[in-house]
Amino acid sequence: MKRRKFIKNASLGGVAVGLSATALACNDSEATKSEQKEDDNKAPNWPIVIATWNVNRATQTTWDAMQEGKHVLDAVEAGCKIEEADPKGQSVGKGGLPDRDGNVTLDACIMDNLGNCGSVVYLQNITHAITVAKSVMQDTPHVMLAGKGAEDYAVSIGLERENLLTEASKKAWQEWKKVAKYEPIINIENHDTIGLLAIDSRGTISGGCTTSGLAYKMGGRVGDSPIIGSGLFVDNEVGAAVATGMGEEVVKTVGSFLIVELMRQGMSPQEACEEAISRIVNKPGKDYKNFQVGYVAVNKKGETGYYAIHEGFWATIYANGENKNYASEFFNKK
Ligand code: SD4
Repeated sequence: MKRRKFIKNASLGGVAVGLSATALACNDSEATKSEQKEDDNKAPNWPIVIATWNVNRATQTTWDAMQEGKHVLDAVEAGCKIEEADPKGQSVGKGGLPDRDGNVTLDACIMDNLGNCGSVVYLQNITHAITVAKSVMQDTPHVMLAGKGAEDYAVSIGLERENLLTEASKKAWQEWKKVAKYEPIINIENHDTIGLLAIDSRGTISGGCTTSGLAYKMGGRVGDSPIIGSGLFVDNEVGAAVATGMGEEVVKTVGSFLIVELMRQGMSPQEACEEAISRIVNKPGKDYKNFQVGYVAVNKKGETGYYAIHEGFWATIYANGENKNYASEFFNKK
């Protein structure tokens, strides 16, 4: 047991009789300091990959790409592409559920260790939105391309136009049209919208985020996922964070930037994710019962955190050679 915990538990259990409150407080802060030192001296947990939801193939691909010596940014792209290409995933890339007019529109962004970033919004007919975002970042003077311009740009760099609306997603949309009620349902949208963060063996951090957005959204709607600072933020000195769920709420609180800044001020990734969720749910009059938001984060040491408003959120972490899913803690205990 760590010393600080032991002293706390001992004092609670009455074992520490004879120690004054000041002595306890003093011991406590001394212990905190030495624990901190221990933590600081611990070797960082690199490489590591963390992603939203259960996306083991994506985290595996990113891990393998880093092992092969690819730049962490390319490894992140490779992981995101796995989910984009899977027609069974209905919240990202090919097979994504369409907007209410039947159009599949994609949002994505990517960010590297130098603070460079690229993004595409309202992209149609192109499966690999993350690749377009990366090229916007690396090969253009811009940060964000939208709609037709983004699609034409994608074609100009060699990507093919494809129909992204699969039979399954078309069917689901036609069913939805019978009622045509816009009501996002928590965790049921076959979640694999992917936010993925990675640190390579030298401590270089990159992240990506790609999605088809909320099912049956209004035509033209853009969420948090392509918005740097909201859906994703990377700071190579501090760590990175990425979001999933109701993008409007993430944008209103600039969630991913907030988490990274909280980590900069000393919070652990877990504490920072919890604080970012509390900024959403504690807004006066906020009816968070009907929407989900989940965050995952990693700090420079390779420590991770994940937290959501509701039960049902998962994180996938590839660390120490193991690729595992973790059920997230959540705010709404009902
Ligand atoms: C959005 N945040 O467009 C995305 C959707 C999402 O899991 O992450 N779904 O608001």
